[in-house]
Amino acid sequence: MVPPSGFHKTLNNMKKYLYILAATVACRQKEMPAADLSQVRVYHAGIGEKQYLYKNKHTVTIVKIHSISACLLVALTLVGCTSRKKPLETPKDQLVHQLFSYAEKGQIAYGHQDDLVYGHNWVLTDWEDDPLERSDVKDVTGQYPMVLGFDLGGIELGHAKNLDGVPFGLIRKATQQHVQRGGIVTFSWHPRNPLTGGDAWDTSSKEAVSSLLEEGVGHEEFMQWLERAADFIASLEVPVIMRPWHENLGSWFWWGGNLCTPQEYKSLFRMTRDYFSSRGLENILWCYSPNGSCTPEEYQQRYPGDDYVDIVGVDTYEFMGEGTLEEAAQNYRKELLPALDFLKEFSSSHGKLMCLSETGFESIPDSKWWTQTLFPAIKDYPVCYVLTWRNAHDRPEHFYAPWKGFAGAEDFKVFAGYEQIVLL
Ligand code: BMA
Repeated sequence: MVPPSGFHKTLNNMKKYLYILAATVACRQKEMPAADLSQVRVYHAGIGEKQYLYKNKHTVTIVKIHSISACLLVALTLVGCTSRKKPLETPKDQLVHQLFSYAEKGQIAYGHQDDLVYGHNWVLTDWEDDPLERSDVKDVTGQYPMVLGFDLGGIELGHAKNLDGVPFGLIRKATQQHVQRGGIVTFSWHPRNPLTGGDAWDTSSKEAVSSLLEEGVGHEEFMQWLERAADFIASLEVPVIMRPWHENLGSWFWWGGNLCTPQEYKSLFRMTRDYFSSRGLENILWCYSPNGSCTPEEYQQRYPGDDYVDIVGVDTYEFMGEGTLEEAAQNYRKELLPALDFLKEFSSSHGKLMCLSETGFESIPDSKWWTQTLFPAIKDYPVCYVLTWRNAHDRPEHFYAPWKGFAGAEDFKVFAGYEQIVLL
């Protein structure tokens, strides 16, 4: 990373000081005891506003302030004004609070894709009246994963089921149920290729992204895709994490590194968030999650900007190549650790949360993977959550979490039992 110049550093420090001062005033307005200023974390909450994680011995509270309010509050302090207006805590604030408090306490929430709707060798069919109590993770540990992932692929065409055959009605029901239980839900999206009509993995054209930007031939149709996705997210009526346009530094999706320019990629991400905001959908945290096999320069080159991203993450998998298990683990660490080092620095200097947005080792061939590879790799980083990919019901080898009867389940039980790992 290029270090900030002296001038920018001073400017940044002044800005941070201004916001911390404003946060302190806001804390006073909430009649909270004096904050340890070194513990106040500045968090960019969205366009023109920031949030502060206010922490003292007993409480962690979020204080949200708009840029203009920050200046006003400082001015008001200077003239000794003591207004008593209290900021509101929205459901999104509560979600930020929940995630930040994991990071602050050194905890990591565990997540699993599609967990409540199918698993290894089972799938929900009559789901309308089902209590949604089955889960491979729960079958093994007695607890649900804290984070539940779903995919929106197919929503763009108005399909009733997503690309893996899960009805969107069921996704809605499971999302609401999970949030009601105290869990967190995150959405990825593998939409079709808007130019060719192929799937998300159709990389036959380098024009797909440019075609859907403003002025592009497919712009109007793509806005309909966004509309359908936004309609669905709005219908959930709970705060969620949106993680679109992921793994964008590889070239296996039509929005990948060799398929569009950095500017086109950023426009796509910003257009997506701007559209959701224009629909009044503010109860969303946005996650930027490239594949971990990238340099810090590449990561930043396509970063949509602090106003567009709330959580930074990476997707990194372990693969069983031709070599031994130990070599596979070494390769995994070689990709993951530098990425986490970078994310730790980047998330802290940009006031963002960090996560391991996707990971896993297909079929879990290493019986100590959870305690000997995954946990040691992530335990010293402020990773607020880690999500392992799905357990397909119709592909026996395609699973990333243990299931009842799986020989390697014991090690996962130990991992899930660690104080640092949070399940629901
Ligand atoms: C991939 C695989 C596919 C699936 C896709 C989207 O990693 O699991 O089978 O369709 O994710 O969920």
